[in-house]
This record gives sequence, structure tokens and C-alpha cells, in this order.
Amino acid sequence: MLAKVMARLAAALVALVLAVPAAVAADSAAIVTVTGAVAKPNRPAFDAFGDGFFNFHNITFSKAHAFTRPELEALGMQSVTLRYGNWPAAISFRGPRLRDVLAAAGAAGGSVTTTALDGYAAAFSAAALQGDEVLLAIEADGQPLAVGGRGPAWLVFPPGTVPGQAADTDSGLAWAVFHIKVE
Ligand SMILES: Nc1nc2c(c(=O)[nH]1)N[C@H]1C(S)=C(S)[C@@H](COP(=O)(O)O)O[C@H]1N2
Ligand SMILES: [Mo]
Repeated sequence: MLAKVMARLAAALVALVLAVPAAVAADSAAIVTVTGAVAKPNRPAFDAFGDGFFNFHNITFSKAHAFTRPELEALGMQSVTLRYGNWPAAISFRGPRLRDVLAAAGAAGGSVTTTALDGYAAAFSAAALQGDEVLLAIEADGQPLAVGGRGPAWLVFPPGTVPGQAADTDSGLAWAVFHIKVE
């Protein structure tokens, strides 16, 4: 009797251990896709039907690397606490460095444009986004950045640290980012 229970417990444990990585891989949708000059594509080229929301934004591509949340987390979560003048309080962000996201996609291009769900696009030279504190944040104050809030991702950097960005405004900090184009 006891042996039977123990055997069942062991089997359940093995099933759980096997199920967890599979669930992470299969149940996680892409949240940010890097397209354009991408040397390490991991998904098919643009398809007007399947890529309905890219199509809505007139975004097409032959090469793209799509990142799930766990894939972004695996690049190394960094922390930065920032405050801009129009924010009600400082925010503690976590996410991978943008340069690590671009490297993982094999991005090779001089310009980087982030596109948000609402169509807002912020363009930068790739060189301007290499800093340690330029994060593709996916978490704010301990909470995952959600769609409907500022998620799925928020490009953040400290005031005055990105060449070409005015220090007194967060206008380049694109939130609701789902697409990064490299040219
Ligand atoms: N997705 C998205 N991100 C955006 C914007 C936007 O309209 N959409 N506006 C930018 C500008 S111009 C500013 S000043 C800041 C703050 O805008 P908010 O107060 O409307 O959030 O977000 C920046 N990021
Ligand atoms: Mo703005």
C-alpha cells in the first residue's frame, strides 16, 4: 500500500518535472519581434493572413526573430529605477538590455525603430542604444508589463543617456512595444 502510494508520488513528480519546461516552450507566445536586418531568424517570413496585426500596421519582413517572455528573461534581467518629470513616481524596471536583444536576433543595422501597439514609432541609431541602462523592460515595480497597460515591453533609459534624446522628456521611451525594426 505504502509502496504503491510512493510509486504514484514518484510518477507524479517525474511528470511534473517533465511538464514544466515543455509548458514554458509551448504555452508562451511571442511578445516582441525583431525584423529586418536579422541574421538569426527563428520564425517564417511575414504572412499577411497569419501576421494579421503586423499587416494592420503595414509591417512586412522576410527575416524576423520573435521573443517570448521567457526568452527575453533568459537574456539576463537587468534593473534600473527611473523617474521622468511627467511620471507620478519613480518606477523600478526589469528587463534585458536592448543590445542583448538585438544581439540574440543577430541584428546588424545602423538604425533601430521600436513600434508600439498604438502605432507610435521611435527611431534611434543603433549606436545610441548600446548603453548598460538601455533596457527593453518587461516588468515594472515587480509586475509584468501587461497589454492594456504599458506592455508588453517598454524601452527605457535614464534621462540624458541616449544621444539625440532630450534629457527633460520621455518622448523616446516607447511603451506597448511589440516590434523592433532593424535597418
Ligand atoms: N506607445 C507609445 N509610446 C509612447 C508614446 C505614445 O504615444 N505611444 N508617446 C511618447 C511621448 S511623445 C511621450 S512624452 C511619452 C509619455 O507619453 P504618455 O504620457 O502619453 O504616456 O511616451 C512616449 N512613448
Ligand atoms: Mo511627448
